[in-house]
Amino acid sequence: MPTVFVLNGPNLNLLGRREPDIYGRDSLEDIAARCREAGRRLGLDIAFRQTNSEGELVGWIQEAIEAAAALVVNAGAYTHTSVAVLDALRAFPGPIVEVHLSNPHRREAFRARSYVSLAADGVICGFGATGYLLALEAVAERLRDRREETEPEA
Ligand code: CA2
Repeated sequence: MPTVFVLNGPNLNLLGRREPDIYGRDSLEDIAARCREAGRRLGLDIAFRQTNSEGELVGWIQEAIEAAAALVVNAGAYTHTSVAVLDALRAFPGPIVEVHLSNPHRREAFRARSYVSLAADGVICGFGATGYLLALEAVAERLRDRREETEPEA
């Protein structure tokens, strides 16, 4: 079963407690549970993690090069600032889906720029926790397509 790292950046541990009008009422643990359930349905092994540290996020992306088939990333505010996260993502050979709970394009101008987008295959934003499930659907399809390309026909 392919492993998918679902990586979450700074302050996303606060979800459900503050700013529900922007980020919804689900806690990060609720979202993790929904991702694991989707993983069971889609045949994906989900490793769901959150960190407030840029270095740890970069380390997990590097770890994924050996340990994961695909990445789903909500880099939080590092989305808009981190060349280090971008460089690490560029070293990852599999599919990358960028997720945001809110729609950054409707918010402050500085949120419209995303370094993560420069490495991502696709972006899902504005659909709250559902965005993570849509990202996993997209990843499952990409991985199926790749398997069909490389496996010899029966
Ligand atoms: O919409 C998203 O998912 C974001 O990645 C969330 C980041 C923000 O910096 C990005 O522009 C868009 C912020 C996550 C902070 O989450 C909080 C949740 C509750 C209370 C305070 C912060």
